[in-house]
Amino acid sequence: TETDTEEEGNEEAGEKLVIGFSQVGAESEWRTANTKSIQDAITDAGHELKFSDAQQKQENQIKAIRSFITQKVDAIVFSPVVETGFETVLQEAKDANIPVFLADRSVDIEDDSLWTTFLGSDFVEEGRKAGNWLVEEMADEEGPVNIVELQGTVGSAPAIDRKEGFEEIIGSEDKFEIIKSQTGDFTRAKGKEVMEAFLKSDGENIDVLYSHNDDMAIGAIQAIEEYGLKPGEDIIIIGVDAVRGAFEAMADGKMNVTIECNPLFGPQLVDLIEQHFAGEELEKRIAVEESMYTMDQAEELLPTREY
Ligand code: GYE
Repeated sequence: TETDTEEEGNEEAGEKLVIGFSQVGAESEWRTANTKSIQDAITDAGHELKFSDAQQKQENQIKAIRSFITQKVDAIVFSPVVETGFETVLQEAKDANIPVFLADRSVDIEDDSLWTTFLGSDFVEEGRKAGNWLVEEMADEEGPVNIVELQGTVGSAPAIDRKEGFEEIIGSEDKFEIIKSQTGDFTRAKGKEVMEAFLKSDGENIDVLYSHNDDMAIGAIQAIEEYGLKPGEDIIIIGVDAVRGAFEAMADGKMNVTIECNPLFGPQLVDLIEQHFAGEELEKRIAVEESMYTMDQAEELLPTREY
């Protein structure tokens, strides 16, 4: 009968998987878009999702992964808040024969048999793009160029790598100096608070803000305005992520550039999970494609931005 044929068709389309997803938190616009992209992709493909928000705390992620193992999920999607300290729990998943897909952030662990693949952006390259933009922007300046840096979450891959890539580039010219560098935990509120402290101690001396994400930059922009300076003019503002809020700030002339970090890789991730269960061998490292956008492009591109 027709029904039989349809059922067969469904079986051929692949098995329904139970997927546990341990997400970092809800600290930024980027994260909200990423969570939705992954959740939608999993459920749209007909799989069952078990979701856990770690609120930026490693111990919550370790608990979530243990609970996924106890519930015998088929696969675990894991976005590690920090790079280190997950060996034991990842070994437990491996012992239980549950494949782990690292999404967005990676770990700093030698034994790469503890995960199946890592799908995410190249954060060092993002830092380099930020550095290269600044070097060009300041080509005619004699210097010194005083930079303050808002770092992401301490110990997280994007904070470590975006700092490294940026320093690698600006380090080639003596006129650049990072005069202050502190974490703002990737949130607007913390970005504003730390920028207030930077302004209090260094005020008019600050030429550039390099922020590891747009949300902290947006918080900092508020602090700069309240201090009585013009963000985007008196202080050059560099962000990362390319979220809608950054395009709005750029369209208002308050932010100069944002380096894209694309969070909408849910469908690509689900493809990889399905490929794995179809018996395919996956590369250990798979990259997400991205670009960079400046103030003069903001108004035109704003309506096309999906996050
Ligand atoms: O840039 C930031 C978020 O891990 C790439 O985390 C992600 C970063 C993103 O909080 O906004």
